[in-house]
Amino acid sequence: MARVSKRERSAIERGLRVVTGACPHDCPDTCAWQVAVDPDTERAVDIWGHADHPFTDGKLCGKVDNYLERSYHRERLTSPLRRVGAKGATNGPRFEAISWDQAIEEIAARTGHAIEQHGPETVLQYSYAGTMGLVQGEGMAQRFFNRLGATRLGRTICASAGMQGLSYTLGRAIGPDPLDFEHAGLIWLWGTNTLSSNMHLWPVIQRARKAGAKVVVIDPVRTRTARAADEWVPIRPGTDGALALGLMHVLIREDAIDRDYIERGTLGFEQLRERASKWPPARVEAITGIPAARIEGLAREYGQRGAKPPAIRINYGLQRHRGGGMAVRNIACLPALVGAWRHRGGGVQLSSSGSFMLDRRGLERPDLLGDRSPRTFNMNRLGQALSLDPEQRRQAHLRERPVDRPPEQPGPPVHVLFVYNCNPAAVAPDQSAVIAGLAREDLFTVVLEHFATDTVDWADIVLPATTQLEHWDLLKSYGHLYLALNRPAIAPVGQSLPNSEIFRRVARACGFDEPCFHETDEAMLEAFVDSQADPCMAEISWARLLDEGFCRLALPDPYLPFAAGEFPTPSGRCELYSARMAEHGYDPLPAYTAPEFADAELDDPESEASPGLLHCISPPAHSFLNSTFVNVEKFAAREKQPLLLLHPDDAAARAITDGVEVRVENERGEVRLRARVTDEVVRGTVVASSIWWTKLSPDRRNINWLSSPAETDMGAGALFFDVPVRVRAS
Ligand SMILES: Nc1nc2c(c(=O)[nH]1)N[C@H]1C(S)=C(S)[C@@H](COP(=O)(O)OP(=O)(O)OC[C@H]3O[C@@H](n4cnc5c(=O)[nH]c(N)nc54)[C@H](O)[C@@H]3O)O[C@H]1N2
Ligand SMILES: Nc1nc2c(c(=O)[nH]1)N[C@H]1C(S)=C(S)[C@@H](COP(=O)(O)OP(=O)(O)OC[C@H]3O[C@@H](n4cnc5c(=O)[nH]c(N)nc54)[C@H](O)[C@@H]3O)O[C@H]1N2
Ligand code: SF4
Ligand SMILES: [Mo]
Repeated sequence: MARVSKRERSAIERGLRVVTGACPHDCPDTCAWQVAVDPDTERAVDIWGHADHPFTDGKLCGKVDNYLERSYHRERLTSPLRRVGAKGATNGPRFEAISWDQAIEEIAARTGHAIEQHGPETVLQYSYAGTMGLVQGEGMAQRFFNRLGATRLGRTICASAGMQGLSYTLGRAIGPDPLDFEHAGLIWLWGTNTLSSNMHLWPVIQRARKAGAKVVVIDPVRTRTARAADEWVPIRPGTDGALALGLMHVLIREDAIDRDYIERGTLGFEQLRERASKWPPARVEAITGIPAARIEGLAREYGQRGAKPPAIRINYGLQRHRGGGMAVRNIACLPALVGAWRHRGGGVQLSSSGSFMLDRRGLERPDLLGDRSPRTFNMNRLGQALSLDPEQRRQAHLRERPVDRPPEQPGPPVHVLFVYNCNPAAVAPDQSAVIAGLAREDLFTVVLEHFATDTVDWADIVLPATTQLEHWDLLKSYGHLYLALNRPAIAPVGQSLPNSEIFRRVARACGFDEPCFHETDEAMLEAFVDSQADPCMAEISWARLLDEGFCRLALPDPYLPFAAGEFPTPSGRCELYSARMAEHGYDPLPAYTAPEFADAELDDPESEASPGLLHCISPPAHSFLNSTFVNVEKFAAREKQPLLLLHPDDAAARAITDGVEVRVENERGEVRLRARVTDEVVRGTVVASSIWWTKLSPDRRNINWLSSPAETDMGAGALFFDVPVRVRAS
């Protein structure tokens, strides 16, 4: 039974009802929270982090601390809407309120009609992690789309390159228990802005520091995390794979390696030694911009044999480049070389999602597809997926490079689009193509949302969805080992409904009468939890979640997943050499894949005549969560306006001064931003703040106007941080 925290007690003493829940956002921290509700008004009046959750530790981030403000925001969508004006119209009435019955009927009729003409693949689902909950995420939605036989979606927009690189090497996305970072003697925060995007790891890091650990940040930007760390190692974007090879070179050359662990726990060391010998620090310096002596220093610190191991936290920033999968793979080899996995806190952490061995088949019901196998579109190629040109649609198919499959049939044009938990008009690459697709008058678009986002502007029917205060859900984490239950604290605001209920109604209106379309959210969750057979869920029952709110996976504590040198790879070892990669057409050894930017720079015909290309990245903003919170005044005020950070030398070469408006352009077009000149970014790199709503940006465009729909080396991921641009004062 959970204890009663001070804050909870005080709320109860004030006559409030306290409800335990969990943050739904796409964030590794997956906080447990408590909400105080006034029983007289049934309004939520306070929210705070759960004191007993070891990772949340009683605190929410600055965004979600204001979650009530978002849920009760005056612009919250409260009624179903039907389009009356032109798609994307910027003035005049655009929508009229309609009843739920009208909305559902119209959706079922339009969907049915389109399927009669073009078959079920004419329906496209488009969603990501607006909520990470299992039921309001894909639970009921997948039942519907599977039953329908709709086009599937490759959900590649965030993490697929790194996850693939990691799994080739370690087998699954498993790392040390993040709470054990406390026991590390050296912490590298590599391509991660911890204080913004994983802030609950910071107190753990501070505990390690108090006990003597050193904290180093490897990042092209001197982020707030880099400022708070002991050292900042500026690196050129997209070159981390080369840095890892250089570190291996020095570790092996200086024999700062753990031969016993390598012998027992790795595969292919001799081939790796040969490969790494080709990567002396001078070569790595030329690529990364990090002086050779510093690379040697980093390797020596990493290889130092002390009582405490080195820990590496990487995040997804460094894999949004062409060589992103390989970069993650290379870094994932490092802990095995020095035997860091032997010790509590040692190893590398990208995501803990592979520790959650959850079977979602009962929840999402892939069996409803029967023997149908609909095409899968890559979500990063939405613009092409929505094209009427068959060749464009062919390119939109999910293709994992470099495996060459014969070109697939393009399949029918998309005539019905369901968007939920996602804001593609702002977040997807190749924005002009996305908008051109959404603007098609013969496309029927349904958007489930909390607010009138950029995507809503293009909808035919808008359906108001509940927020996490108003529905049930269950959350796994990708940054720690706890599962958390979310109970509704208040009734739905306005006429909003949970995504699950919306899909349930649409399914029934389409004539699907299977019992699974009648199951309640609670029943779905209970059946899901109680049917899990993996040992990680031992003793975690629905009853226990109801009682305690959150549970640690049934993993050993302390958790040292690879201490014995056993990995869930085909060979059972950490694969320095991967036969699977060779089979899939990759270099089986750690290699360096240069960013697209490097090629663009080499090919640049103008570089002699004018200041050359700059490498544009657009990492998460501190006060937004992707494009969520951008419309809430408090957060927009904190982020000020869409900015472009550039180095003083790059600014001077272009006669750009701080505060002026600049044009950022490439072959896809141009975006206007406000310049901020700062030496906190490496020379040659510019940083665009993300992810502003386009309608709150100059020219109604954000930085994704310039990002490419091309794929990363692995996992068909997005190249958000691999964008060559030209910048000039406007
Ligand atoms: N406040 C806030 N938190 C968030 C999000 C948000 O938008 N705002 N987004 C959430 C989401 S969806 C995700 S996926 C996660 C993680 O999302 P990530 O994109 O991994 O976010 P960060 O942890 O900020 O890491 C990005 C860092 O990597 C750096 N970087 C960019 N390119 C390179 C490179 O080539 N090499 C190296 N070494 N560094 C590079 C950037 O400068 C930045 O500091 O964060 C989640 N948390
Ligand atoms: N330039 C650039 N682009 C990027 C990135 C970047 O770093 N730079 N990051 C990329 C990454 S890592 C990611 S993960 C994607 C994220 O892209 P998205 O997944 O689109 O994330 P958000 O922008 O937060 O939009 C989520 C939307 O879901 C809605 N939502 C939340 N909960 C619910 C619910 O319960 N029901 C319904 N119906 N709606 C809900 C929110 O209101 C919000 O509008 O963006 C990618 N795009
Ligand atoms: S966004 Fe992340 S840090 Fe903030 S409350 Fe949610 S899970 Fe916690
Ligand atoms: Mo993400």
